[in-house]
Amino acid sequence: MAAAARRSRGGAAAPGLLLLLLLLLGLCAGRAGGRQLRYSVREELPHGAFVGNVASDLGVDPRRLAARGARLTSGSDRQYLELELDRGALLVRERMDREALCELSPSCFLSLELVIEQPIEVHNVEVEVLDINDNAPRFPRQDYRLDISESAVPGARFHIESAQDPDVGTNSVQSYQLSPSHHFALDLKGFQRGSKLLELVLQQPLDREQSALQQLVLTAVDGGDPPKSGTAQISVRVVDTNDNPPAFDRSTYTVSLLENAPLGTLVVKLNASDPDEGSNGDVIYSFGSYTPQKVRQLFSVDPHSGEVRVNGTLDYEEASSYEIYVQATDQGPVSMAGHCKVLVNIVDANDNVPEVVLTSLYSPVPEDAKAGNVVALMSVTDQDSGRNKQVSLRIPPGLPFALNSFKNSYTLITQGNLDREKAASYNITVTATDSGSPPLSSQKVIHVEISDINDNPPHFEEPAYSVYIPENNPLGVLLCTVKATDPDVAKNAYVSYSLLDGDIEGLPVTSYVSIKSDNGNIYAVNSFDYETLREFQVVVQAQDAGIPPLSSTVTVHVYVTDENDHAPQILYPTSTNNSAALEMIPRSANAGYLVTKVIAIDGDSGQNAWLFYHLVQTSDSDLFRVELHSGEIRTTRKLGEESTPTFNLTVEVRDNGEPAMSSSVAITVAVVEGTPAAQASVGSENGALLRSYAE
Ligand SMILES: *[C@@H]1O[C@H](CO)[C@@H](O)[C@H](O)[C@H]1NC(C)=O
Ligand SMILES: *[C@@H]1O[C@H](CO)[C@@H](O)[C@H](O)[C@H]1NC(C)=O
Ligand SMILES: *[C@@H]1O[C@H](CO)[C@@H](O)[C@H](O)[C@H]1NC(C)=O
Ligand SMILES: *[C@@H]1O[C@H](CO)[C@@H](O)[C@H](O)[C@H]1NC(C)=O
Ligand SMILES: CC(=O)N[C@H]1CO[C@H](CO)[C@@H](O)[C@@H]1O
Repeated sequence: MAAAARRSRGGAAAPGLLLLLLLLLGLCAGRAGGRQLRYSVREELPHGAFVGNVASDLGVDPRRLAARGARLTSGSDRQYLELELDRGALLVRERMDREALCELSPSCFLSLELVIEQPIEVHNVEVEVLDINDNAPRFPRQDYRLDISESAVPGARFHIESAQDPDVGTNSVQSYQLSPSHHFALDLKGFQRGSKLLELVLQQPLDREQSALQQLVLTAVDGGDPPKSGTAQISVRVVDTNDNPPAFDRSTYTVSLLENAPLGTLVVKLNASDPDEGSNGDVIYSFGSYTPQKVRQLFSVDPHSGEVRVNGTLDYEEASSYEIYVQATDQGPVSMAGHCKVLVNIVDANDNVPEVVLTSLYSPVPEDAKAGNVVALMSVTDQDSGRNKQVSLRIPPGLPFALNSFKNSYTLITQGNLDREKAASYNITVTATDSGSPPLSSQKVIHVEISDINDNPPHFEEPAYSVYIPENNPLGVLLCTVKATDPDVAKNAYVSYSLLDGDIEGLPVTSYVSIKSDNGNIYAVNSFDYETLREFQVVVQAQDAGIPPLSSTVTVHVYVTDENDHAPQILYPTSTNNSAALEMIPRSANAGYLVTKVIAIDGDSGQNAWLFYHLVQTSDSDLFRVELHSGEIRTTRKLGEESTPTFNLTVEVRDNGEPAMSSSVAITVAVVEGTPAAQASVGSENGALLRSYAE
């Protein structure tokens, strides 16, 4: 084993000086019997490993070593080496760790003294502990974390601590390797200059949105054989910068919406994504500046959910589509915005009722109008579109009208006969119904007047009139009123009355009655006498004022009724010059003797001619009585011898009229002394008279 001093690479001045001193001492001691022994041994050898043969190097008989009390001494407590006395060999006693013994110094020596007695000799033994690559490089920390903004530019440098390897020389860290990375490279120039820091250099820009975390593995390799290595994990967290605008899935969204969509109906849920982080990626939705004010009132955009909802009343008839510009803005310090357009097509709902517009109305319609006569022109409008705009019209059945249509125009025409007297006007309900689902309809009432045509003659209320007029009527008395009505109107219904010409008993009608033309009052022109004219007829005509006029007639029967206008006329007995009529009666006349018979007639008829006879005055109150109906005057008893020669009677004849009329006759009855023959002659005379009046 050649003992050779090695120069320490670290170049510690003090140990070198010490070594030189020891050498000088050794040489001196050698001269005085001490020798300098040098060995080298690899660290980490086990107990018993051979280091060198001291005996042979000193030229000492190993068998005597024990006897001479040879021993090793060292300054330290720990004995790493021992002397095997049998062979005189220096052996490893305890395993040595160079790095523990000498830490980082490049060379490591153990200094011992070998003491041999008889004679005493002291030899310096210097054992160099040789490094083996028993340590792997180690980074101070296993994991490193780097926060790098994604806006960092290529060339930016980031420091990493270098790895430590307690071994020395080539066994220490010789190189570094970085796991493959597009973005980072390792700059070892500093390391090669002896710096403890390594530098990561950014090669390409980072994009957090592509990869927010980059895992790098840094490996330190020593120069041992075999080499050892140590690794550190480098987590590169890419710190977001607001470098992405929010982006909508599409630039235009097309949505169909029913026009009567209720408030709050979701139109579309927009979704703008922003890959940035945190507030850089928080998206707020709002109307874009191109959005018209009207649209802003009708729709709402939820700033957070991006929901576009209906917030007003949509009317297809007002606008069939809307363009809503929506922007999405992120909340980065310098915010970015994305835009999209929502095209809302409004789908027509059947929300407008059809409307009937009356363009012309030809009213009134004459009642004699022929079928097909145009009464009204109408048009129909419906603000909806498509089927919702298809409208049909109808009128109720059973009317003398019909509808004709041409496109959107309708004519109302007559159909069948009109009769103003049955229906003077019509309220025709026109119903317009569209074809929507459900259909909507509206109604319009067309008021049609029917104008009059003189198609009705006046009509008398009675088929015939009978008038009963008492005779002796005053002139101009109202006999009766005839009335005719005319269902037409105005002049066509203006009725005037007149008498038709004719003769009554050879005289014109007008000398009997007159009529007031405007009210049908019929007056007597004459005073009628029942006894000369008991009845007659006149014909009254009623005529309207139409052109041409129509008329009708009625017969008025006039019956003259009897009045008690004649007093009874006494034909027998007659009294002249207020002197009483004279009648004879024989003194021998028995009771019941017919004195005379009063004969009277009456010019009236009927009851007015019924006559009643009364004895109203008599000088002998109970000798005579008058038969009520026949007028016969008879005695009630036999005359006495002592009776007066004459009797004064007054007989009244009264008719049955109301009031009754009467006449009276005074009769003087003279009593004669004679035979009943005279009585017989009187009786026959009376009988002749009675006969002549009965005829
Ligand atoms: C938006 O779209 C993205 C992908 O396009 C999806 O991951 C996300 O869940 C959507 N957000 C909403 C609120 O719908
Ligand atoms: C919705 O409309 C109402 C009334 O027009 C208005 O007060 C409200 O602000 C609107 N909402 C939005 C979100 O625009
Ligand atoms: C038509 O309507 C008017 C107004 O409502 C009414 O006065 C009239 O009597 C009606 N006519 C008919 C024939 O129903
Ligand atoms: C009736 O009386 C008048 C005078 O008063 C007289 O002149 C006349 O002759 C009388 N007649 C008879 C029939 O007596
Ligand atoms: C009985 C009686 O009174 N007789 C009288 C009837 O009337 C005449 C004439 O007036 C008288 O002279 C009688 O005396």
